[in-house]
Amino acid sequence: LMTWKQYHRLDEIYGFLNYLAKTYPALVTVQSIGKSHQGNDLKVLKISNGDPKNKAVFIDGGIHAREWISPATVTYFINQIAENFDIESDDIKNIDWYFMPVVNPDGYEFTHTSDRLWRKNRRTPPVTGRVCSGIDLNRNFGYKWGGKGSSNNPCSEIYGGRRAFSEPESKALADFITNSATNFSAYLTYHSYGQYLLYPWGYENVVPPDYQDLDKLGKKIAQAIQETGGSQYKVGSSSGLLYPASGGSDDWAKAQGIKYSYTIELSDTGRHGFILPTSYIEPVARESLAGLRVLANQLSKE
Ligand code: 0X9
Ligand code: ZN
Repeated sequence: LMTWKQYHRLDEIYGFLNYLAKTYPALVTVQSIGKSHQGNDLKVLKISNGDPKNKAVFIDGGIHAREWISPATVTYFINQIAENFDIESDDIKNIDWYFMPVVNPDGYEFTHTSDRLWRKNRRTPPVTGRVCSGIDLNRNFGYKWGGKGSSNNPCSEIYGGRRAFSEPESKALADFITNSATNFSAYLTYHSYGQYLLYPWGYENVVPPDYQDLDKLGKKIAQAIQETGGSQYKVGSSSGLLYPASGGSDDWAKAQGIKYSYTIELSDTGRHGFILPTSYIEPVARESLAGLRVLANQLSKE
């Protein structure tokens, strides 16, 4: 049974997605957009009232295996919007929501069974005798792939792979966004930790022409988060606020023309880091949902 008092295994998360699709067939649909390296489904859940005037938003989590608060937060959004759709605001109702809560299912399971701090996917080395597994999916996307802040060493935590989109997980996500007839207005990717709202570019310390729009909305989102749960988020460009890192999903989405592309680094600021206690799940997810409502409100005005 799904709760937000614990972190869940992949089969529980996928069971929850399937349950919602079965319970609300007119509102919720689940599809597998591909398979991971180890053969796990890559599932996307859509929530839509079917209005053709709707804007579309893509939200993912779990690109990095050890960042457990991310799938927990994305599934919280799914639960709130699906279970309470009738009483939701028009801003929320007038969006086609696409959620991919676990982009890296193999890595996520590996953090439950073997190595709690695993980050990358579980790609096995190409040559027997080579020791290091895994590619950093957030260095494997095809915009400025292989540049600053990524490594060509397979043993590095930021190994980008041998080429852009070499990995089934990043490829499936990108193909889904590219090949769907939907024009997405926003792309949000949830990570941890640090409490940052980051916009492009990540590959280098430069900003896109419309960065002031992203900065302004980011600050409004951060304000709503703070007013709701008290957490303070810093807002700025990825490369400026954090460090340059190329091949990220956010840069790729922005380069596809998706205006509001953000990486959200959830709580905390480092006391617990990736090993965030379960008592944080509900407060973090709740304040994050307040931020998401600000985005929905912005899209309703565009
Ligand atoms: O380094 C990353 O991939 C992200 N931080 S994390 O601690 N979750 O690993 C930040 C990514 C920011 N976006 C880009 N650099 N494109
Ligand atoms: Zn991350």
